[in-house]
Amino acid sequence: MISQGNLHKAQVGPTKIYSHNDADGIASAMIAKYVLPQAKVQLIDYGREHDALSVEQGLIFLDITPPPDRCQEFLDAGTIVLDHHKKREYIIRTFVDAGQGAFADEDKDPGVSGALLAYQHLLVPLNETLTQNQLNKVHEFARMVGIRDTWLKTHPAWSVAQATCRVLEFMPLDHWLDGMVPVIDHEQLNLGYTLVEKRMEEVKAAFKDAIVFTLDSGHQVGFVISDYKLSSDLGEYARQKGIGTFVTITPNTKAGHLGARVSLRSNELDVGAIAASQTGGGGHTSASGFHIDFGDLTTLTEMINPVKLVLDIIETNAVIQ
Ligand SMILES: [Mn+2]
Repeated sequence: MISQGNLHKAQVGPTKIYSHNDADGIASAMIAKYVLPQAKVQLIDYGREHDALSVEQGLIFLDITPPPDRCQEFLDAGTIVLDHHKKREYIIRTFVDAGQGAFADEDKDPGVSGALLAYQHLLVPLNETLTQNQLNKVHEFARMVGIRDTWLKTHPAWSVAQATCRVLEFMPLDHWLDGMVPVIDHEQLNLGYTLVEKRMEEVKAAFKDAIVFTLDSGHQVGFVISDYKLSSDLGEYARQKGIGTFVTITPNTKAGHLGARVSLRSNELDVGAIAASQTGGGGHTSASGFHIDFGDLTTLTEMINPVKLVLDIIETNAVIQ
C-alpha cells in the first residue's frame, strides 16, 4: 500500500513518473497523471539508461522498478513503486513494506498489471472529479490492458484487450497525457483492431526467418533478429507452430555502444529466471527480457553472433516452468 502521507506528498510535490515503455506502462502513466497532473512522465526500458537513473525526491515508478543495486537510495528518497514483475518482487516488497508501493502477483492476481495498480493505488484514493460511472470506465480500460499485458489469451475479452494495447503503443505518448479521462474511445479501438491485423502480417513475415535450435532437454528455441515490439506475438505464433520458446533479438546502438535488446517468450522454460541471470534483466515466468552490451563500437574487433550468445545464456540458465 501507499501510505496517506506518501500519497499526499506525491499530490503536492513536484513529481516525476518513470513508466515502462510498453502499453501497460503507457496506460499506467495515463491513469496516474490524471490525478497527478503536475507530474512529468518518462517512458523507460531496462538497460543502461535505467541503470543510470539518478535518485531525487518525488519519483514514482510504474510497471518498472528502480535499479536493484541502488534500491535502498530510492527507498530513502521516498520513491513510490507500483509493479507486478515477479522477478523483481523482492525489490517491490521493500517499497510495499515502507508504505511506498504495491505489488501484484502473476499467480494470485491474474490480470493485474501496472495499469490496474495505478487505478487502485493512485487514481481511486486521489480522485476528486471523476464520477463512479467514469471510474468504472477507467477500471474497464485498465482491466483490458492487464488482460493483454499478463497474456490471458483465453479470456473472452482478449481481442478487445489486444486492440486496446496496440493503439496505446501506436499513438505518440503526448496524445495520451493531455488531461483527458484515461480511457480510449471507439474510434481509437477500431484503429487498434486494424493495427492488430497489420501486426499479424509482420509477425508472419518475421517468422519466416526464424532459426530453431533443440536444447539437450529436447525443448525447441526459435530466434529471429527483428523488432522487439513483435516479440509477444511472435512468441504466440511460434507456440502455435510447436516451438515453445521464442527469442526476438533487436540490435541497437546507445551512447557509442553496440548492444541488443533480447525478448524471451516461453510456455516451457522459466524465461524470467533466464533474464534475471543477466544484469538489468527481468520480467515474468513466460515473458521477459534483458539487454546485452557488446562493447564500445570504436574498439570492437570481433564479429558478434548474438544468437549464439543468447543460446549459451539459455542453455546455462534454463529451468523448466
Ligand atoms: Mn506490465
